[in-house]
Amino acid sequence: MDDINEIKKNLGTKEVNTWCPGCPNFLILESVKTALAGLISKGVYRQEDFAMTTDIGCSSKIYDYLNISGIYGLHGRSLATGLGVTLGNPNLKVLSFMGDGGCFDEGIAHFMHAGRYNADMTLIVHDNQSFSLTTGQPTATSQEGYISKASPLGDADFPLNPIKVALAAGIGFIARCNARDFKHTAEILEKAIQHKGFSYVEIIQDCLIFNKNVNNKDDRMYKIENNSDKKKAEKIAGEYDYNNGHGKGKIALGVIYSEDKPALYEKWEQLKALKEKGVGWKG
Ligand SMILES: Cc1ncc(C[n+]2csc(CCOP(=O)(O)OP(=O)(O)O)c2C)c(N)n1
Ligand code: SF4
Repeated sequence: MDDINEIKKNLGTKEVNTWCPGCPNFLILESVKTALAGLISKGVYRQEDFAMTTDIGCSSKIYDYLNISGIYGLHGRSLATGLGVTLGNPNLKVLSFMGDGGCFDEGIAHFMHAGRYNADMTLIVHDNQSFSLTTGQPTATSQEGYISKASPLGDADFPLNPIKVALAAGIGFIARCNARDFKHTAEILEKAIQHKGFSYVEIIQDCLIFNKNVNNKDDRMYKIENNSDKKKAEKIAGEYDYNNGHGKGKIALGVIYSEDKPALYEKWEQLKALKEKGVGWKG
């Protein structure tokens, strides 16, 4: 097997990077490359076994900087596109990238159903609590009172708690990470990718330009051991309400919940057959 640094190098591209200097999206990219290189070097996957789908957004620019096949899709639709890819070839390990706006506003319907389908894919949400690419409008996870060009009097709505939503929606692997702790994020991503079925990893990410009031929550964060107890997961999810302006709650990082249940390819005979043969519909 190739040297891990060599594999990582091959996972990069030569595209000019247009993220703001210092944006934590650079760290998320590093974590993703580290996780994939780790799995490739251990022989768990080959580079060509991965496929990615993205939305539109600062987060989704990762499409240009990560050397795996994929589809650069519509805002809010990365999960739907990813589901299509895995239906086309269940042997591909699909990584779907989204911002919080794409996932919890435009694309929330897809998130709600993902746990039920339980397709063998990983959703990675870069949660900066704002629609950053379009200059910082409030999203479903923005804190109450967030002042932006679109909410000059402050956002009147309370934030959605995506971890609680994921638990309610029956998602079988739910984790939360801090972009700045990129080694821990890479470890969690490795686990998520190896989980059989749908896995959701939320990465808390500062935006250096918009919604700066929610940045730097590190002193409230703590790491947990992998948890498979639903009641405990609900308690952990309730500790933090995403209303950062009010400064409430410790923020747990790690695998908040995991459960083994039949993946989509185990529920559909046709997909099971493709998986056993190691091929897509075209053979
Ligand atoms: C269906 C649709 N709605 C809205 C837009 C405009 N739009 C493109 S990117 C974007 C913001 C992206 O925000 P988010 O998903 O949170 O990602 P971030 O840029 O913060 O990483 C919006 C509103 C669009 N392209 N398509
Ligand atoms: S606007 Fe924010 S999220 Fe987008 S690249 Fe700049 S710092 Fe990163």
